[in-house]
Amino acid sequence: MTQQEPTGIIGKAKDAAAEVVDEISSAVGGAAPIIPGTPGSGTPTIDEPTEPHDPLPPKPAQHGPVPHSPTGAPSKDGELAAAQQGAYLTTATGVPLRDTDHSLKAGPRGPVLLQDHHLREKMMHFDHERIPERVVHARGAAAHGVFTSNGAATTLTRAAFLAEGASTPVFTRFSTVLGSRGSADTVRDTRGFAVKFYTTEGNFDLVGNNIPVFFIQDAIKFPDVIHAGKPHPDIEVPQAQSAHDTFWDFVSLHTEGQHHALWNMSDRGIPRSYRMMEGFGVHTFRLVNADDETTLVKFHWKPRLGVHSLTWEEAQLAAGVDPDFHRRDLADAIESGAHPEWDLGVQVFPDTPDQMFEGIDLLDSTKLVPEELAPVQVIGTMTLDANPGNYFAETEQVAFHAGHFVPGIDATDDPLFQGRLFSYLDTQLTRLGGPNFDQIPINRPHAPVNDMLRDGYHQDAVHTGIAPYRPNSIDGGCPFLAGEDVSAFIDVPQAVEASTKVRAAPASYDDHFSQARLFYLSLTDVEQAHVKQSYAFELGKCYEQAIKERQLLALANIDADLCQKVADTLGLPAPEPTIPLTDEVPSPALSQIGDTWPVDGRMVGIVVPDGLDDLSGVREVRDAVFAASMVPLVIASHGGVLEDGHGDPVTVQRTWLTVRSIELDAIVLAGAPAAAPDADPSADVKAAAPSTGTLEPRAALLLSEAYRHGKALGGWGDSVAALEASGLPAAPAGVYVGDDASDVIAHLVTLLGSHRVWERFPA
Ligand code: HDE
Repeated sequence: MTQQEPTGIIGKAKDAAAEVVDEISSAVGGAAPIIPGTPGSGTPTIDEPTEPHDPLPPKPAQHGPVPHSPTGAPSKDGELAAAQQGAYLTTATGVPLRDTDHSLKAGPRGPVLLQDHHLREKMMHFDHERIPERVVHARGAAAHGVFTSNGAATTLTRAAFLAEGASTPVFTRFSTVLGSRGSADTVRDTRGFAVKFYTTEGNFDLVGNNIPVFFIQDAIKFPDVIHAGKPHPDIEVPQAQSAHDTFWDFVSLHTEGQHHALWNMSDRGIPRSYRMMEGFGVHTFRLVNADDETTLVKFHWKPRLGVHSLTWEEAQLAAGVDPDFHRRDLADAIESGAHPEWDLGVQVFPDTPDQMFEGIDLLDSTKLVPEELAPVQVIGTMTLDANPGNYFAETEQVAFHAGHFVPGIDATDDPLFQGRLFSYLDTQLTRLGGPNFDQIPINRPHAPVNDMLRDGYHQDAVHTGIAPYRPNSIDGGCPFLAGEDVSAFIDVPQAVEASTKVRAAPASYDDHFSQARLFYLSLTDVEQAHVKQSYAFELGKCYEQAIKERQLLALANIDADLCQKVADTLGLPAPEPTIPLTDEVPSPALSQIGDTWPVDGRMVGIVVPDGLDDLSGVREVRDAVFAASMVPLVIASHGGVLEDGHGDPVTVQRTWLTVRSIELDAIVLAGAPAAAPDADPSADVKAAAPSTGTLEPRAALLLSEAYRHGKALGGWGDSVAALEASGLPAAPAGVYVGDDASDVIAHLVTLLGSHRVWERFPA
């Protein structure tokens, strides 16, 4: 059976969408600016539709899990099978319904009858729509994609998905750690970076973070660090942040957390975008090749767009103005065709009995190995190219497990990792309601499953055979154990030193400060300034003086200047270090600044004053922004379209009421907008921004914020007047006023390549 071409309204909707794209394409010479954000795949009519039709297909940039049976067989059902069926409303058992607005009553004024199955079913289901959120990493966003291997790892591992040219579907979920499911995206926190590879040898999950080290060295302390970071248990505040007493109480007492805490206090704690984060497997893994030779590796994801962050002010503004900032950014980029890409790389270490490299304990997850000592070797590339079709079914129900390995990849004895091997299976039992979560469509392998696991809640498979046990003769001995001819998962035989059963850690785990110092000294002045500011903020939010003083003691063991600046802001004396400060060779690879990167998916605001009689420059900038793989957002005093009678109408995406600087990476002015009729501070507090002259006050706010945040600014026409009236200094860095649109946009693209205009930040 082949998948049928959609017919009826679905087919029509697809045709109509294609027509619209063609129309726009021809209007802009073949390159239609795709402004992401369309809510559905069809365009709604003003009147409520009355003609029955089949459900609409997903949007072009969306798809669901690739259809597979509960036991991994490619499903013959097309993508439409995953969606709703037919034109008419039905019960859960497919019985068509004629009314869903009135309960069954004894007369129009009631009472309601218990007999009403539709009412009871609708309510019963609604009452149980929520499942427990993840105890950590509850807030997240995900996308589908593909991983393509370049074959560089074939000497290290027999994993089939790392063979040259192998292409593997993936589902990747990014997350914050501490916040609840509805918390803001841009809080200061570590980010999860979990990738599920649906390989031909079963699923491999690389469940990492955007920070290469962790707070603790042993999994047994995970509940402690998370209890300390989560809101206080009495009144459940603060949400999704570490700026409170319990967190700093824990890490100042438990100083092995200082290295990770410092990363959180750096710009890494507030990424600009999920697309602009590195990912790290954190632990050391053991790879096994076809000759049974082993190597130790650390996994790294390197974003093609570079590693970039928000400023702290941007992060705070976004948490209020757009709490979905990162979620939206990822979905919008994919929808606009700017598919994010990461190279997967490994740092490779010999598998020596001591499992150390250059004096660094590879089993201690509070330590990283500088790239200058062990370069990251690229072994493949991941491209995320489709958004989920349903958040709950996919992003919420996806179940990652750090122990989902395939042949050729195995665990090491890192005690942090060993505890994870238990936790990720266990947590799904409550979260996903039973042991069959691997059968949920997003979790289904794309490899055949022939297990002897049976029954349980939510069993989707209809198992045949009568002997789910081994050995058996009654089912012909099936399933058989994999022979030599099949690449099976074999636990790598590993010598274990004769030892004593103890609750203890090796002496090398006692060094809690040298790598925190290494990281701090590897940052540029601007980045160090941000770190000082973050500590001052976070400790400033603590109530207990003793906790602030104890954390200052830890900072004294990292860097004297850092400790002094934070102490000054807190109004406390800077303590002396309690251990000798180590000599560290900075690792430039740990800094985020100093290179140039592609600008794909960046948002460029185009400010258009009212009454502009020639919009050709605006059209030119809009199309040039789109041609540079960025997203143009036209900002004007009112919604709808702008017309000058010469060319195609220019659609407005933001008004002064809806725009805020945080969603823009650069701003272009087609002139100086005068105050709009609704520039009333009592109706829109943004209009209270001080500006001089007749400039729209919200334009002044937009420009002054963007300037403060180091964003590229430009314009033509009388935009100089707008920039001056916004309080920008004379001859400001990274502001380009040119003769015409194309001149300006070329300069802005160059400026954006460095992410920010760093000269504007005091060092
Ligand atoms: Fe996790 N972690 N973790 N973690 N973790 C979970 O599993 C846990 C750790 C990470 O998008 C939970 O399915 C323990 C390190 C990510 O669905 C849970 C320890 C790293 C995600 C769990 C750690 C991570 C989780 C909660 C201490 C980076 C989100 C829900 C040993 C290498 C995955 C779930 C997603 C989620 C346990 C430490 C990354 C409770 C016990 C280190 C990205 O099982």
